[in-house]
Amino acid sequence: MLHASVGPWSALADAFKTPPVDRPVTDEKYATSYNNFYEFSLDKDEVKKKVEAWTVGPWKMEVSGLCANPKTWELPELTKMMGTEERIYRFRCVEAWSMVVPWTGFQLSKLIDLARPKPEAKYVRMTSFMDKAAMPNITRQPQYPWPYTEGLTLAEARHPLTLLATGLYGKPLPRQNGAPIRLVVPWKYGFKSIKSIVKLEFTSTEPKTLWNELAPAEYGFYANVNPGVDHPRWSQASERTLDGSFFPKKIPTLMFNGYEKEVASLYTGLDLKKFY
Ligand SMILES: Nc1nc2c(c(=O)[nH]1)N[C@H]1C(S)=C(S)[C@@H](COP(=O)(O)O)O[C@H]1N2
Ligand SMILES: [Mo]
Repeated sequence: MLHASVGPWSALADAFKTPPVDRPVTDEKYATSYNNFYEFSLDKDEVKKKVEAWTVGPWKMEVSGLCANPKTWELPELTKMMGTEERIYRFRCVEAWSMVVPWTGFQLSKLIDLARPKPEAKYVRMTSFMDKAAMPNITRQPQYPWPYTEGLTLAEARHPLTLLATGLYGKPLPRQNGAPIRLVVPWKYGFKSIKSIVKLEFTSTEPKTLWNELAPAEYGFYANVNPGVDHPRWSQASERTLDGSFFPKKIPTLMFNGYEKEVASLYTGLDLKKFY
């Protein structure tokens, strides 16, 4: 079992074969009570309460689009087939707060290998569960292009750091964190890490995504963590750690959220001073 008081952090990450993290694991109570899950509420402190009315039933995840082996998976069958492992990742929200959390899950690359994308597949598009009765904010925000969708290039989706998570702190994923299965892309802003996924499709063109469609000047498709490119309304040079204090510790934001060595080769040729 993972515990926030275990250290040193680099050795811990090493044990899980993940790149070293340079700071302590966030206390579980903060990671599970300060959540962005807009289908439920815009208020991060309220999401945990609102999800109480949502019963996560038997889960199916459709894998379809441009692939040789489309299939709708029952979640237990899928996780059994994939196997799971623990990963400790830094996580950085576009709103300039961050945490370090231990996920349980499997590499998205494994599922992609199984689906066998066709040569013309260049992207993956993912869609969140949507239930207006259980998710009160969907009706309240009719201007949002629901359901929540996100996307990655196929190369990003195949990167070994890209995870489909089914657990957090050694337990099944809490509803507020995107039960029962969500994406985790640690070098991108948190909004790319789509929760409660019901569909994954291979596409030939860049998929539309909720945030990019709603505010393209603020939320890019790539959305790689970059301290040198500010959000139009705030600086991205530093971040507040989720530590429960009224004046949270501020730390410098790292290029690609500290995963530059691992992912920079995905972006050769891109001008990293620009907004994408
Ligand atoms: N379906 C869905 N996925 C989502 C969101 C959301 O509102 N709906 N919010 C995103 C944002 S902005 C962040 S920062 C992370 C938050 O994940 P956490 O609550 O586990 O910290 O989830 C992302 N995935
Ligand atoms: Mo976020």
